[in-house]
Amino acid sequence: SFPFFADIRCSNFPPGFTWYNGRCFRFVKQQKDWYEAEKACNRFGGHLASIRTQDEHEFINDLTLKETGSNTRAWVGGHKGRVWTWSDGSPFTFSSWSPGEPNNAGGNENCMRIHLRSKNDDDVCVCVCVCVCVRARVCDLMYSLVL
Ligand SMILES: [Ca+2]
Repeated sequence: SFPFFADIRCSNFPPGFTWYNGRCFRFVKQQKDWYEAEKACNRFGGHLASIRTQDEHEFINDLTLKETGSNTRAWVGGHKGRVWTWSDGSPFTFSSWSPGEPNNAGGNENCMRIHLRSKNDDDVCVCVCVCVCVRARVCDLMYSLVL
């Protein structure tokens, strides 16, 4: 394989993104509501992170824990209209909610936050917290350059 290229894939391009499983993830420490967090990710050329596999879920948890040093909550791209979707358009197959979640407490919990101490929760979208973005195209570009 290409160990040298594997080391540089997206890890430093663009700065602040970390490659995992074919995509690039970025922790954003500025606290925003879900909509502003999505806009912040858009400015990086991405979206709030979708979670496609359990491995990705654990990677995002680890990234958040590494960046914050605590069991904080962070926005990811899950958003509920008629049904749950990911803001980046990935198929929504996620089922790894915290026990008893999503509970739509108060009838207005339409956005997904990871919660490191448990799993994931639906929350009111106007809460402000850190977030994790994902950017796919950079990885696609890097793959095309590498392969
Ligand atoms: Ca909830």
